[in-house]
Amino acid sequence: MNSKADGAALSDKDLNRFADKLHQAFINHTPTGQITAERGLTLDDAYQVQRRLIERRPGKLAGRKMGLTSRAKMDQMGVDVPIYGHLTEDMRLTSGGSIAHAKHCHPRCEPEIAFIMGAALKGPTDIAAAQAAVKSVCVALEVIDSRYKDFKFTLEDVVADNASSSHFVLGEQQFAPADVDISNLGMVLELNGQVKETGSSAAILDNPWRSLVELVGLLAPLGESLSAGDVVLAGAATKAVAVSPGDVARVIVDGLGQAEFSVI
Ligand code: OOG
Ligand code: MG
Repeated sequence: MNSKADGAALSDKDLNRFADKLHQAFINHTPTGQITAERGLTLDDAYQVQRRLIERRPGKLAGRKMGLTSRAKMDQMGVDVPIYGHLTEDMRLTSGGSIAHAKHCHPRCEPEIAFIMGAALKGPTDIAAAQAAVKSVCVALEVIDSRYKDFKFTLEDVVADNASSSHFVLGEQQFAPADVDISNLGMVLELNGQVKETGSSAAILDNPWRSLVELVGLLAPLGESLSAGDVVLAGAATKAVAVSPGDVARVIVDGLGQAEFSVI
């Protein structure tokens, strides 16, 4: 992938126009048409739109998320390239907290594993260096909410839309990397006490640590890296599940505990 920061082919005006279009869809909770239906854009353009979209959001940067890192997610969305998005503080939800369905387009949730950085991390790197830079590992739930109609998009569209990011919930139990082997843990996604999806953390690029390594590799050509305190979501291990008002969603990961949120 060519991810030069200045590799965008679209004009400044168009990049801003598409960021505005996605921001309006977010503010009004009203899905919009795909950018690629209007005009072609490169992956570089798409990441440029994503950065401009984040500048329009309230809340300072909380970290990054990886997406489409498992076969289950790639098959569900029809896109088979891992991507990343930005997490901001206004997306953070305490475990047990709630989201308002009416303030979303068509929210879904997915079971994840998160890393909290203890030190800076710059790509290219390897798993050992990534583990040394992480302070703690925990379970996570991600709420995704595509700003596109019918939750349908191309690779470039979903990158521009900040990888469908909406909210993230971290488990309260935090583990030092040396104390847990997260390479193959059973993961369950429940809705109202009923099992909806089951999987393994191994579904996330064979090992969630690879997702963190991949992320900093993608950020490096842009001169970006992770800082101490940043949260990183490794990507969903299973398909995402739609949530409705009244639902309680819970993720349970073997040995790591659980996290949940409700929908009002
Ligand atoms: C894109 C975001 C994917 C994941 O964990 O795979 C993602 C989407 O499915 O809308 O967050
Ligand atoms: Mg996700």
